[in-house]
Amino acid sequence: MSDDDAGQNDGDADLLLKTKPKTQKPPLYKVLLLNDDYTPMEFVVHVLERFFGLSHAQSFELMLVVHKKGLAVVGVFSHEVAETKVAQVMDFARRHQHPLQCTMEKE
Ligand code: TYC
Repeated sequence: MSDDDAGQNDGDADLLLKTKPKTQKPPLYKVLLLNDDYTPMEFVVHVLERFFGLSHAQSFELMLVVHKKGLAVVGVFSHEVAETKVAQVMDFARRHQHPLQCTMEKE
């Protein structure tokens, strides 16, 4: 490679390194399920299957994590999808008169 070529390539490398991406990744939101003393375990398992697309076995395992630890992340979504999941879970729990709580927070 000639000295001229080397100089040209250095210029390209600088350009690539200094170019900032113009698009930003949209923020993601964790959806959390909270433990309580009254919501039946089977109801929580059903919620996880129905609204989070988990298998029965995955749902049972995750329900036990919430039951033992107090809360767990049950999914990570865009702001709009996370809001919808929280609203669906809270509405379903309220309609069945269970105190189950579901919230979201920025990842
Ligand atoms: N702690 C509840 C019980 O013993 C079960 C439960 C699990 C409730 C997870 C809420 O998010 C929850 N019946």
